[in-house]
Amino acid sequence: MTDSSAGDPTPDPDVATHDQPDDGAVPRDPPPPRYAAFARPDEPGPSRGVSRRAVLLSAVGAAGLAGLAFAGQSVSFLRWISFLAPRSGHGPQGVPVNRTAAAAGVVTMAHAPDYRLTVVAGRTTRVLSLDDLRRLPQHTSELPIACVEGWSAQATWSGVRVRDLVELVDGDPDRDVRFTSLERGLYGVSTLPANFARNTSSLVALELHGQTLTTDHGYPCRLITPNRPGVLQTKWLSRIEVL
Ligand SMILES: Nc1nc2c(c(=O)[nH]1)N[C@H]1C(S)=C(S)[C@@H](COP(=O)(O)O)O[C@H]1N2
Ligand SMILES: [Mo]
Repeated sequence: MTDSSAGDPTPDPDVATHDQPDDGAVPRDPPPPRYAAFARPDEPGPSRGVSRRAVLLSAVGAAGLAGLAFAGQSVSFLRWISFLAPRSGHGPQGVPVNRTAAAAGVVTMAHAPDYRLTVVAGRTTRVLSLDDLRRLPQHTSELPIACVEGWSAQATWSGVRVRDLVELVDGDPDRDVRFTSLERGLYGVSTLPANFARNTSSLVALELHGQTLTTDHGYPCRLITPNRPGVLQTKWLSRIEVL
């Protein structure tokens, strides 16, 4: 592979891509650097122009920092080890939590009696309460959450199929679907390519391991789909739009 730093829009092969063009209609703030590569997988941009040399240099830098940490005893040996260890298994319902509901500022909205999930395709809108969601056909998927921070946890999720919700509003199954959280800001939105939206395993999950989702795992409902990085498994959903 050749160096792609000079404005070459060739997608980075390390980043998941798909064949649906993005109309780019929704301007958004750039995501934080740690998740930048996942935010707009289908669009070349400044974050895509990272050369292999830059990656190599930052790896060398990180290795240097690690060496310094040891040499200077600036972190204790045990803390250093636990920093490197996968966090799998900790957190409510046996699944780690990346960002708590309190940190995201959504606790009150998530538990509000007037909570609704809005599902939109063109001019058709359905506004669903949590009970409405529970009355729709429920399905179960065994799917991992895989966070780029270095942990992965297998889990059993139950809820409503994404494709059933698309059908509920007469949405075109060949369109991408945008998921918006009660949480405003950087992690509060993700776009699911049409082929993932059609996948029967893709759920708007209401339950984890047979229990109502905890607030930290995305109550009242969250997206869970196969083969997507954790950062795109949006929690605390408020709106679903067939694009
Ligand atoms: N709204 C929202 N959804 C989110 C996040 C977030 O910060 N806000 N974090 C994401 C990341 S980075 C991961 S790895 C998963 C973790 O899900 P969990 O906390 O239920 O394990 O949620 C994703 N969904
Ligand atoms: Mo993550």
